[in-house]
Amino acid sequence: MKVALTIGASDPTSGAGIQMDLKVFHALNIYGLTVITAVTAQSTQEFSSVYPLSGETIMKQFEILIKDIKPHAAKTGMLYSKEAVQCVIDSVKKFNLQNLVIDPVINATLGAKLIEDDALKLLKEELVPLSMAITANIPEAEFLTSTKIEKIDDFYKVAQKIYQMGTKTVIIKGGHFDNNVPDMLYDGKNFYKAEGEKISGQFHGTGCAFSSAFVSFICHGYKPVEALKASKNFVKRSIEKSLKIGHGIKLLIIPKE
Ligand code: PXL
Repeated sequence: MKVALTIGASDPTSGAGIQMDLKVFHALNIYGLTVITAVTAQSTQEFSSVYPLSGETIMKQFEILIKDIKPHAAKTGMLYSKEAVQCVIDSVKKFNLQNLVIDPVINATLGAKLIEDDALKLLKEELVPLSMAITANIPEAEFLTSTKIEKIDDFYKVAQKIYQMGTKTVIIKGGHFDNNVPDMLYDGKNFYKAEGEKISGQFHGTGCAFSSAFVSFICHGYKPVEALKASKNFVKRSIEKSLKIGHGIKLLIIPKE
């Protein structure tokens, strides 16, 4: 069985974060491991607080786990602190972690800030060069590059800027744009587009679901472009099944394959 590791924070609604990642891994026949960086207190209605774990607590999880089980791929989600980012950098190097996918989680759907400024700086400078892919939505891509995406041409410019930070594959998800904007993949040579219909509404956890599906398909041997298409389709089906489980934002329902 293929094994993937998610490095991120706990979301009590299970609509995002490590809980969502585990559901996706399981649905796509991947055994999921977790290293927790922070605990959040949130519901579908409000984002209350973040409780970051210490660097020591994060590092110990890596050390004990990876000595035993070596994942085929790993992803990062909400890292929050500079200490957490440093632990991921150290672990990727020390344990030679392969196929690292970065979901550059910056803001929650409900608006809260999910990474501190010094942590984001370190992520850009030292973690991105260790990654095989970055999966950014439009606000994240804009934030990472300090460049506005207003027309399709800007996608190309921003993708190239992110590529120059040292990753191998840049994915910019079109969902936050107007209607029917494609997701874009850039691998340093070519641009690929994955078209899709925009489904209107606000959903919690689409970024987490997308990046963990992408990691799963990479584990199954898909090439990045194929993994992008398959992940997009998987998230679309999860959105179509989404439900108002709480009193606030809708939660994705992960389909059983
Ligand atoms: O969707 C990004 C995300 C990741 N991880 C956690 C979150 C969120 C968004 O709310 O809460 C723990």
